[in-house]
Amino acid sequence: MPRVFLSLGSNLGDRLALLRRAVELLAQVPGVRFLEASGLYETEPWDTVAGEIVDRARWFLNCVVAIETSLPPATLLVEVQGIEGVLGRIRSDAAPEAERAEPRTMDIDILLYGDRVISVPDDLQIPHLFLHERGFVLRPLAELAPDLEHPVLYRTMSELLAELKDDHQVIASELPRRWFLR
Ligand code: PH2
Ligand code: MG
Ligand code: MG
Repeated sequence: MPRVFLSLGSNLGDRLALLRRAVELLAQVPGVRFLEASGLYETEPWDTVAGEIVDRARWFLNCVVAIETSLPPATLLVEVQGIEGVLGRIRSDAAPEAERAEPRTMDIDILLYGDRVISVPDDLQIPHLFLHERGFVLRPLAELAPDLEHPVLYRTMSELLAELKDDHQVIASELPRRWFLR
């Protein structure tokens, strides 16, 4: 079964409780086996206006989760969108660009699906198009899988992290390392 990495983030509500619940729901999906989760990171929001100083109350709590799954990528996407829905994300199809920077209770993105490369514009892009540009994704991903090679860039996650130029702050959380599935 392919190993899949997901990025989870929340910047609204009880972020830790929401991330815990998201992992629980993921682990319960038929065809999904939970493997592990990274530690938690307090992260400055991306996609806000350049130079804008973002109140710490709007920061995200982010992590990366590794699963194995028998579900094909498109089915897995539907499942994670279902979990986002359960956890209260409001999807606005009308203005996807404007929506991006808005607070959300739960955002789950598929980062990597084994070594598959998938490109369905505006729908499913694997590897995630920005994973190598974002500290809030690369830090937790390199923590879980430092030697994993990016299937398009042919660099390991720890190499990509070492080369990363991202000024957004990513701070390892003081919350317990084993925060999930207790
Ligand atoms: N998700 C976004 C936009 N910006 N910034 C951080 N720090 N963390 C996120 O998870 C995040 C973001 C859209 O999915
Ligand atoms: Mg996202
Ligand atoms: Mg998303």
